[in-house]
Amino acid sequence: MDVRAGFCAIVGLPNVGKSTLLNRVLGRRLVAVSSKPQTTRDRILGVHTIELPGETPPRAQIAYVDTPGVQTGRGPLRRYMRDAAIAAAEDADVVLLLVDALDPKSKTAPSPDGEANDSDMHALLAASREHPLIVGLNKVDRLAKTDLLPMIQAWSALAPGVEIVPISAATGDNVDALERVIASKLPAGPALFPEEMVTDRSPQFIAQEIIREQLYHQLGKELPYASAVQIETWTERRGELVIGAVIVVERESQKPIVVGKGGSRVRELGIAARAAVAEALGKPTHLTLFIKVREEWSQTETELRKLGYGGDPS
Ligand SMILES: Nc1nc2c(ncn2[C@@H]2O[C@H](COP(=O)(O)OP(=O)(O)OP(=O)(O)O)[C@@H](O)[C@H]2O)c(=O)[nH]1
Ligand SMILES: [Mg+2]
Repeated sequence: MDVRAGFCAIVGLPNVGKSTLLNRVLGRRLVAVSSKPQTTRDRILGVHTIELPGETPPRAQIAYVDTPGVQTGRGPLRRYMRDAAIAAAEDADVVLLLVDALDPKSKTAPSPDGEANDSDMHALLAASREHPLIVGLNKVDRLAKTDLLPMIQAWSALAPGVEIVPISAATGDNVDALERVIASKLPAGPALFPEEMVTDRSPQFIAQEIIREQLYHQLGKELPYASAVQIETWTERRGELVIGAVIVVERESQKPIVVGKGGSRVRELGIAARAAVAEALGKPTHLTLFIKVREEWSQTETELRKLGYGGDPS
């Protein structure tokens, strides 16, 4: 049977809640979330099917694409992340521009004719000009009610016909309404993915994301920007997953930060990550973490590719 089906790119500045929203609609932890900007480094697909009672067709399959927060910056890793976001907006059927309603800068929408300091936002808007644009005003759980209406009016001026939907990805408030708005913009046709498919990412990738998320949580501001996680070994023994993962940092001096006093940090990290991986993949898990130094990995394309960030981000 036909459904409404298509791609919805979730784009926006770093830290606005894009990955939190994807995890919320999928009802599971697929991607890393943290209070540190630029947590997401790659495009990630998450497929969600919703019912549309009384409509024809009565279901929609929304293929969400979570993207890295767009920010100007130098170096191959930042450039790669920026290109991944802009390409996702170009390819999508619908673009969801997520905005942090708590950020004072969100009180006004970027002006359509462009300002130099907003160059990435404008690159995104240009990329999404071909597709319906929805603005999600996120984090309204912590926004004063009186601030919301002026913000909705300000963002309505962004483009003709743009829909503004206030949500809270953290509490789930109004997220179902947002999904219906997204669905209404998708073309009717055959489903794009098999019914049971949630993501195109492997269990290895999901484990890697969860370990990286724990790394962000445990280290907070002390975390070196260019740290990465790589799965080195992956076996299944009598129903238990046995994983060996490496935390990659760029300099010898960063190693003690991750290890902590007498190894306390990496131990805590291992315990939390093991539990989260076991929960996400639904299997008992044994996790061993190693720390490695790979000089200036984020500066060289070959090292980036080794860590899974190179090549075509599709
Ligand atoms: N209060 C509140 N906080 C939220 C909400 N959604 C996300 N957050 C918080 O905002 C921070 C950033 O969330 P992420 O989902 O990692 O943001 P992102 O846009 O994916 O960030 P990047 O991947 O770095 O671009 C986290 O601390 C979240 O807990 C929300 O609806 N309300
Ligand atoms: Mg993210």
